[in-house]
Amino acid sequence: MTKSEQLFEQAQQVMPGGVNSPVRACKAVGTYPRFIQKGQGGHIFDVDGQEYVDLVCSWGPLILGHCRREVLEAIREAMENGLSFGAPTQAEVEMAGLICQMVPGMEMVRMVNSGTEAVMSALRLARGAVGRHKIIKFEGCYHGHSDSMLVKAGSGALTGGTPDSKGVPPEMAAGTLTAQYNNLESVEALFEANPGQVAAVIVEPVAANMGVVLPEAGFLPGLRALCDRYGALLIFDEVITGFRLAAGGAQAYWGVSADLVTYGKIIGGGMPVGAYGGRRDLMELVAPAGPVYQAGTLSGNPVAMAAGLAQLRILEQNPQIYTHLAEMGAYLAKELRNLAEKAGVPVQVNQVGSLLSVFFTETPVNSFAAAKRSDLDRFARYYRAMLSQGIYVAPAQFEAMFLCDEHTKEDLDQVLQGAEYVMSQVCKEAGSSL
Ligand code: HOZ
Repeated sequence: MTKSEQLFEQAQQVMPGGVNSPVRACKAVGTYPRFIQKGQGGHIFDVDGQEYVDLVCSWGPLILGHCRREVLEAIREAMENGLSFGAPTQAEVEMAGLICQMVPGMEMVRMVNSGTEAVMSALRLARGAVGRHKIIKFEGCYHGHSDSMLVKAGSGALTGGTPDSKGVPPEMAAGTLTAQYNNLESVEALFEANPGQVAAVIVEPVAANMGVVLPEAGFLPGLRALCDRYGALLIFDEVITGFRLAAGGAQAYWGVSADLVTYGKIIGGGMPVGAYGGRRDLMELVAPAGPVYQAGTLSGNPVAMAAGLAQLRILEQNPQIYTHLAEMGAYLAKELRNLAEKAGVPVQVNQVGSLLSVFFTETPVNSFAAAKRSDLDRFARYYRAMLSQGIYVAPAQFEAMFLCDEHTKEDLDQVLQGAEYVMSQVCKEAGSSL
């Protein structure tokens, strides 16, 4: 028995499912989670001494890789001065200022502690600002685990088979209307069926919790136009795309402006953090400036701010990082397609910048319905075999792969070499023992 298996056994005695977040239990891929001891650059090491090329990167925030010197130094310096005050600090002001400088249309920011909290707060603000109660979200998009967002949710909720969670009051779910991603008619139909009732549309500008699904041309501008026409706010959930697709996030990348934007781990450089922000007239409705209440002792925590600021400053000053990430993403996607084709395994590789997904399906994946057609058994075999080749990908079909600036050509070639073996030996044949 490996040390990871032993730890997982112990964990299951004292933690629900043995984990603190469902997907990482690896249930969907028929194995046990590898317990991670440390990371360095683009690699991680488990407690059994196995090294992996890390294509999860803590689910996105490690754009600069593990243990980036400047980030660690900033954390060390901050913690020498104390871990938490529950009072304003200079770092928060600098962080908010930098986000406003980097992100188009961002005029004010409120720091919180996670993406879930950011979304929950932004939705409350939208309802308060517009004076309506309903929200439109998209099937298979994931916006954290607040009650109103666990309706046809993606990520672990989808993988675990509970996209509509137990415990969500029906009245909370009733205020959430679900449309189809990349389908503007479905959004318009909801506006028409709920006249004067929709406060906001919330969307992952690149859907990344049903696997990576790109917005088709016209989808994001179409949402902007519909929100304007029906008097609703447009909220971009940039928990995954923010500062990763571009320094200005998806708004800058796709040239579409949102009214409010939510962030999570992506702005913490690896520390627990989140934020929401946008137009000044909206943000000035948040307490204590305005009547929409939201609070938190650890919000703007000085150590988290130090880590986030260090990472964002590097990103702001080094635009070539985005070129590097995009080149690596495109190379990996192209080569993965080639070798799957050579092996005769039907896959769709969706990629934008440093975000990728390999879907085991014959048909292009541009919607939630198409993503769901993927062969999950084949994905599970692929996952286990990739692990055996020293490659750590997300343990579910409905998640993204993430690259970091520290990944090298050698890392990508190791991934491709492993994938070649996996596609030709494991994915091709049904019933492989791996
Ligand atoms: N739900 C997140 C992935 N989309 C985080 C999963 C985790 O940290 O286990």
